[in-house]
Amino acid sequence: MPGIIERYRDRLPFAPEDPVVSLEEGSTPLILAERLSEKAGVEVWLKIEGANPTGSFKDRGMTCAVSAAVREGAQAVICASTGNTAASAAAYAARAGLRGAVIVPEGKIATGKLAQALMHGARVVALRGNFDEALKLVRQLVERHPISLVNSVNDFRIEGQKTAAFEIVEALAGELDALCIPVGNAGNITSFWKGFQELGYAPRMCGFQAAGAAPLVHGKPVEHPETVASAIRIGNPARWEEAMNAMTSSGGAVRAVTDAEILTAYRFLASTEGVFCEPASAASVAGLLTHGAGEGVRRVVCVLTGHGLKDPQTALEHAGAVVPCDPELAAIERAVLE
Ligand code: AN7
Repeated sequence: MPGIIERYRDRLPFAPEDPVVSLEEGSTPLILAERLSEKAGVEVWLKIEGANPTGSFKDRGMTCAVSAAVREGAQAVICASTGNTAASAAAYAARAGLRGAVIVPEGKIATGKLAQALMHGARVVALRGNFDEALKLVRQLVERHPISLVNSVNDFRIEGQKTAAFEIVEALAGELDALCIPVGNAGNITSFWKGFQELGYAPRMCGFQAAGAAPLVHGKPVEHPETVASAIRIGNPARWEEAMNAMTSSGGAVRAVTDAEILTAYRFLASTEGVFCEPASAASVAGLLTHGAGEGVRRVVCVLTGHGLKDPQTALEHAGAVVPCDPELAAIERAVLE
């Protein structure tokens, strides 16, 4: 499949002659989750955004943000990130031949994401502070220097990410009642809502935040956000108003899920559906299982925003142990069968 700019050019702000920086993102699987459906009491489909080239939904937005940066003649891109935006920005910058800088909260991003950003050759800056402080600083930095900001405050990110909604509508012929999605900086829920609306659909938008990082649920910023789901460890979302508008005008809601609920959903998806997502992504399923998706809902899509391999450490801490074995038949029989 071509990337999302080529696939949806008529609905995106790119002309045929514009430069396109793509890794053939998008066209991700949408799969029926039978065990989860049984447990949730509604038909549940999983949109596997971890199947994007760098392992998260950010690639849909990044192909647009970086293509636009090239069109504008930018030499460098920058972002603040809890990890996935950094990995994606670094990859697309490398592909475009641009310099990339990513500002991440020191010690608080998953190992896989750090490895990606470094491998793609970005300047990785570990800020002694959290994501919200990092975003504030990069917004000031780009006012003083000719560097393109590729966080989701950049409208091209929203344009690209709305294509996930297009794919869902196409795959289900528009037949869905609700969308469950994790909310961090609130760019993705804003994007999905825009995408659905452009096609004339209005599924109930159910946003889920980690309990220790739930500013939208509390109605005020959280100064020291904390959660095992490091991707959504965000206390003051940039797209606050738009996200709240998406949820209220669709009859949805924003709710909190605890780390324990997130980890239970995370293990359930991996062990019973064969789908390994990262902890932040499992917040969508944890939210559905804890709070439901509302009255009269028959079919739900849960967005699994990032791949489980992004965060091997959390996986190993919460999975079973390996079984040691001597190199002998009797020992291996015991190890395998007992
Ligand atoms: C796996 O990478 O904010 O509500 O800097 O990585 O659009 O922020 C990541 C966010 C959900 C929340 N799931 O999306 C970043 C960053 C995963 C994520 C979210 C993120 P937004």
